[in-house]
Amino acid sequence: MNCSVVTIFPEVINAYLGASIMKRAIAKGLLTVNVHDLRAYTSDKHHTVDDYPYGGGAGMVMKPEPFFRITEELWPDRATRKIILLSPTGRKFDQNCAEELLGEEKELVFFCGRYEAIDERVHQYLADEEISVGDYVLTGGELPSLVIIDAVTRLIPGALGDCRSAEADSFSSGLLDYPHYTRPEIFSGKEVPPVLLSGNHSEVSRWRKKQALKATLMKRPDLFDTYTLSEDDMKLLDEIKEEN
Ligand code: 9D3
Repeated sequence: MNCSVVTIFPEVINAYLGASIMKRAIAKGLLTVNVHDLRAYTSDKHHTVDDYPYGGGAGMVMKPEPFFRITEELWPDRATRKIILLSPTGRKFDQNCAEELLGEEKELVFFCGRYEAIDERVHQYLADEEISVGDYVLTGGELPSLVIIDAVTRLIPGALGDCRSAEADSFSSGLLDYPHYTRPEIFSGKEVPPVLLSGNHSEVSRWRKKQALKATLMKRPDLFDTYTLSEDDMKLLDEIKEEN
């Protein structure tokens, strides 16, 4: 996957890229991320990226020129770029969205805004897609762009150490994850569920499925709206309901 990030805080993006799974994916050649300082594409001596809003009101608006200039210089061909504008009014990011982006052949270009808004002409004439990471207010698009690149990176085949981890994820299965335990067997009197020590793989699987169903029922019942229950799932859910 090939990405670029356009931001007035390139060091924020670079700091995160220099650690974690993303660093490894870059080293393995599975991912490229080019970070561009928007200020380098201004044409005044103060490198101004924002200005007062027409019509008045509080807050500043990011100027259109630097975004248009960087696009013309670095990604002049619409056919080979996909510009993703991080915006609180965009489509809400989720795991399906991450999978869609993974399948994208074009270079993914992330435009990060700061201040109250970005000039509407950037939204209208440059953005191919507008994405939000959730209904809460951040100070800019930098963390959202990292969230998206991080989520897509771990879907790239070979990016994770263990290829089984990505598919076993909650949300990939449609249910929340089951509880995990590691050594010691008893930690200050608190025991690991005996079934996990039994060596009986089908019992372990059944227990995990039941715990995943239980966690989903208690914490995220909304996930059942889009999850198709098997016969076995319904039996496990009955067991759970009887136990409570
Ligand atoms: C009252 C208008 N505000 C919108 C809620 C203005 C505003 C505040 C903060 C506009 C942009 C921002 C900065 N946020 C982002 O750039 C952003 C964001 C977010 O704040 N939440 C979730 N996803 C995203 S993607 C980009």
